[in-house]
Amino acid sequence: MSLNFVPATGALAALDLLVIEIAGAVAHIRLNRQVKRNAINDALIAQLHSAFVSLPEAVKAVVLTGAGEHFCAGLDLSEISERSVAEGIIHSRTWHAAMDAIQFGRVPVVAVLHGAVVGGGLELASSCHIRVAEESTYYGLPEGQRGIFVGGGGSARVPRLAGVATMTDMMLTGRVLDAGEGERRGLSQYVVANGTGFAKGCELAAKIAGNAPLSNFSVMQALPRIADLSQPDGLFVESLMAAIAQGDEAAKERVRAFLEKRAGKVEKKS
Ligand code: 1HE
Repeated sequence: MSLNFVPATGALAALDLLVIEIAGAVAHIRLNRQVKRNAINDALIAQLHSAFVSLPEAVKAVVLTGAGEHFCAGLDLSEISERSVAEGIIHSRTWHAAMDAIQFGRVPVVAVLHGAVVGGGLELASSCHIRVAEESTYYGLPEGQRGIFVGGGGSARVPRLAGVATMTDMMLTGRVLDAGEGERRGLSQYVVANGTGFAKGCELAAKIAGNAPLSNFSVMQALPRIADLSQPDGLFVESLMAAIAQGDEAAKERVRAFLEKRAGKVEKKS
């Protein structure tokens, strides 16, 4: 799908390590540091945070991509050696804040992956809601080989996608997963041909943007929290969320549309 993107204006346009463009309800945010393979330095993590907390009200879904041959090479290693232990903690917390602004922000985010999705790049991808991987994608957690640990939320998010055992293997042995293995282990939901990821991401984002707002809200905000609760507590929260979502006029109209044969059926993929 091709959407008619136009460059964002105002504060978003000033973020020079990102390219941000908007097509109606869909925003496209591209990491734009390809000479360093989109490695995330302090400025880029700050800009990512700013972008996701400053999205225009009209935006209902985001497609996140990386410029050049790779999605993201992770933490900019040139900045790590000068940090004290205390600075390291603060640095990690700035990543957490940015990744939380993505995962628990206002709108769902579809990451379109290609090439290297490594270290902090995988942490970034894991904070998104859906991942589309082009066949060129490969996943690694070279922190284990660099003598460090994940610090951008990876220990909380990657095991929730692929399991503790997979992450342990990737970190201890430097194992790299290709696009197919990544999909089988839950790191992506889609694998598509090289060069087609952006169109697929736009197609998914446009669908998501058309959902009822409280429905998207409940999937983004309630679902991951319910998964962290005990079953009885989770079921209680589910009841509250279900009642809130279905009480909304947008939900009532959609249900009426189906009953009056104005809405599509659930159809098998052709
Ligand atoms: C970088 C970085 C980086 C590239 N920090 N400068 N991440 C890693 O350990 C991954 C390190 N990077 C790589 O393994 C490779 O660069 C790639 C597989 C991603 C791409 O390879 P390639 O051949 O396309 O590019 P390149 O020639 O290796 O890199 C091009 C330039 O980008 C080069 O700089 P130049 O000045 O020599 O041109 C590289 O040094 C630079 N570059 N990746 C700094 N990561 C919150 S905690 C998260 C912890 C982590 O993420 S640890 C994992 C870090």
